[in-house]
Amino acid sequence: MEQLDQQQAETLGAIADATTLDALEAIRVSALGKQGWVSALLKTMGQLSPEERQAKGPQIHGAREAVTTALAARKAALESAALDARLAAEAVDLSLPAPESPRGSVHPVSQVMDELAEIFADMGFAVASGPEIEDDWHNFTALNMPETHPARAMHDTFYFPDKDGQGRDMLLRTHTSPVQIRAMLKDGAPLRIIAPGRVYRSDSDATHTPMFHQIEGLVIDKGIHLGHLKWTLETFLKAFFERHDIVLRLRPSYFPFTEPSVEVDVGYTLVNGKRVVGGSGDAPGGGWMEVLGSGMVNRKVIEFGGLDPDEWQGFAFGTGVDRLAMLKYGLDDLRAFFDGDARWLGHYGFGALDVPTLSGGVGVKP
Ligand code: 2NL
Repeated sequence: MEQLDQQQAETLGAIADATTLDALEAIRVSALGKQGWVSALLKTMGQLSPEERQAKGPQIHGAREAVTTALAARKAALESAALDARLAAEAVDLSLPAPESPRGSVHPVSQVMDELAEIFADMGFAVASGPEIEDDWHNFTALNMPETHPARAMHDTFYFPDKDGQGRDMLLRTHTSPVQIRAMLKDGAPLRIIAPGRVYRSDSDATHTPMFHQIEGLVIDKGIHLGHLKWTLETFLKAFFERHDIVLRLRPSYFPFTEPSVEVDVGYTLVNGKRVVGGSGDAPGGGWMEVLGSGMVNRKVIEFGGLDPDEWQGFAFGTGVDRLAMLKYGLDDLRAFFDGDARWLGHYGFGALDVPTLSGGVGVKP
């Protein structure tokens, strides 16, 4: 039995010295495992006489008990030490500045489109959209643009090599007007819609990009006249530029899809050498700047839209979203809009949660 005392003492000593859970497991196997010395002693008990068993049994069971208890205690101690070490290593220093997380921004064109949708929604306009790949009937014919119209030339418009299922030429839409034609044919009258979106023209220089953004509006109802057009555009421009002193100048013009056609200028004045929208352009130091094209919808276009022009009249207008964004936010290089330069976007972009109608104002308040 001296041997048992010695083995028990050795095992308990090894348990106390174990510094890892793996080492502890090895000790457990060497003592309590199938081939372990405690298990070996337990197996010999069957061969002992009842007297011997009575004498040695308690000692052997006592050894198993002592080793088991010591193993459990050491395991708990090692695990708690490991947890303490992890907590110390992973501690968060709340006094440190938070790491910067990259944040995207809303492109000025998207911001302005949201502002326009907001302003026109207040006047009862819905937002309509349509395909950017169009056929030449919706893009040109239905808009009273004759076969000879220069915009139809390959030189100005991006055509696809193939025709569509109905034998029509396919192209990248050159304006958003086909959206309004589709709306008239689908929804009929009365109609109050704006159509913002990407349009394409074969044009590329400092002030023209092959892709740009347009917004058009269309109102079809009974008894619509130029007065409705003027009030709508004046109300829109005041809201968009956030000034009450916007003055409009309507100039006679020509578009195939409107008759009569009207170009709309806004007055500006020079403040510290900068153009600031507002006031009459005829005031000293002032001028007029074109912002919109518009007119009463040509009766042929109303017919192409499936409506009777003797029953329904309408007005329409169109303008460039990119240009509006440049005017309102003082951006001067159109090409930078589409470079995708993260520094430009970070500087001129808007926060995702900015309210679309800005209250910050533009330029100098009167
Ligand atoms: C401009 C001028 C304009 C329209 C667009 C239009 C659409 C239909 C019927 C009649 Cl479906 N007109 N759109 C009318 C006048 C002018 O745009 O300068 N755009 C950049």
